[in-house]
Amino acid sequence: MIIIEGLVVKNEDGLQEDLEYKRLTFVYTAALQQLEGKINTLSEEFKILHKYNPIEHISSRIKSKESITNKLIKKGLDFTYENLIKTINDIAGMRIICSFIPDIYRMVEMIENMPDVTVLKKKDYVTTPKSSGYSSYHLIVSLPISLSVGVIDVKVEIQIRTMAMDFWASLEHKINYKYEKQVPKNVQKELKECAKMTQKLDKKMSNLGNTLMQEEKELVKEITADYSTVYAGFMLTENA
Ligand code: 0O2
Repeated sequence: MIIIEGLVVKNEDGLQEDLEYKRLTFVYTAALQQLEGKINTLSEEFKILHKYNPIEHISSRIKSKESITNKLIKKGLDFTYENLIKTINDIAGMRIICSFIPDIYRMVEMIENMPDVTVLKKKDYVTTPKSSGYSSYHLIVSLPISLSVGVIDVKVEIQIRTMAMDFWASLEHKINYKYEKQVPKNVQKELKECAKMTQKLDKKMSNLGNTLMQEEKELVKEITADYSTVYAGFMLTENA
């Protein structure tokens, strides 16, 4: 056994459950809860005031200890909290599933405009899918979390994708797991073909959703320009 930074105890299996690990998961859970609150507020607003809700559903998770350990090993780094916090961006992860491709970009814009959310990194695998066929929009954001000891900035990875992209990614992940990441060439080829099919399906569905999205754009223009609506009332209060 090796003692790191006088706090963490490590053995061959990785980090052992201890007070510091509890603190670590606690702050990432807090960050996820705050972000979930913000996305749920948007989703509720869409349900009440808009033509349709671009958010199909959201989910979140804290990366398992085993996964965190493996990622550190892959990066050739020691088990220190400093390494862990600085280099692993997806300890807290959120997935937002949207209806149509344009909704993904709308979500990105809305998140970028959140005053207490800082976007640190963006990866657009929607416009340029990965060689595996994987498609999704990734954001690394940070949120200030107020604790008794002060305010800390905590990173969260957000993956935004359509239902078709999610369907593909989740099955591909299962297949990868089954073959322990040694997926035979023919299976890889078929997975790429399936990815192309999901891209085609997403494009077709987005075309079908165009009317809905156009109506939505008009509505947004109307409600933000009309001073008799609740939105304008709040804006006026802010500017007064
Ligand atoms: P898990 O178990 O889903 O968490 P970074 O250091 O963050 O810049 P990284 O980690 O390579 O670099 O980031 P990238 O490429 O943005 O991918 C991170 C996550 O995207 C992965 O996390 C997966 O969730 C997902 N992902 C990326 N490529 C693929 C793919 O080909 N297929 C599937 N199904 N998912 C993918 P983890 O930690 O690998 O896995």
